[in-house]
Amino acid sequence: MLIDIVSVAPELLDSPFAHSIMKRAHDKGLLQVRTHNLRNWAINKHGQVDDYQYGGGAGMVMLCEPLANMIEHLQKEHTYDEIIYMTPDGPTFNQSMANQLSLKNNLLIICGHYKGIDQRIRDHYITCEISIGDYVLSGGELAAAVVVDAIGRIIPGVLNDETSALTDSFQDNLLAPPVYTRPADFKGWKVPDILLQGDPKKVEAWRLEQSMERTKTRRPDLLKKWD
Ligand code: 6GU
Repeated sequence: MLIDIVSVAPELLDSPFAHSIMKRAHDKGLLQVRTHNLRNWAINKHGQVDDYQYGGGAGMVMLCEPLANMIEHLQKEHTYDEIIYMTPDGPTFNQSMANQLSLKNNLLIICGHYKGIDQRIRDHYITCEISIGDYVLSGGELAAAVVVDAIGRIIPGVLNDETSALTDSFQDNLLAPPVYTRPADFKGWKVPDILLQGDPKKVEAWRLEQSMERTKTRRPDLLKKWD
């Protein structure tokens, strides 16, 4: 998969994909993330990519021209399955969206800043809008990093143990059960017996029960999705 990200602050995206599972996805050749600096498409030598909004009001708006030129330039090299705009007024990102996007080949992600991008870019180029939650960030970059991480780790072949992503919280609308590792007794705090007895059927039943219980107490809204 190729993910191109357009930003006025691409440095914000240098580190998130250089570690752990994201690095593995890259090293295995399964995910390439490229960042593109929108300033290279500024309308003048001052690096201008935004301007005051029509109708007045505080805050700058990102100009059509740099974005349109950048997008059309990238489209000459690649066909994108989705052109995604990161914006707090988009639909809230969830595991089901991550699953769907992980099956695509090429994605282009546009990060907004200030008051956002000119509506005409949204109307004519953007095919998908994503928010990561009901709070406002100063730019789309950190949100894009969240989305790319969630997508990247479930690209087929990225995780060693293929079942590992299937048992994540949310994959079945249930939170993951508690997990334990050695020692079996730490300061007198004991690991539940059932996990030590070596009966895989009982362990599976216990985990499901714990998942249900956790979901019921912490996220009852998720259980409604079973109805
Ligand atoms: Cl995608 N962008 C910004 N700027 N703020 C956000 C967001 C995105 N999602 C939640 N808050």
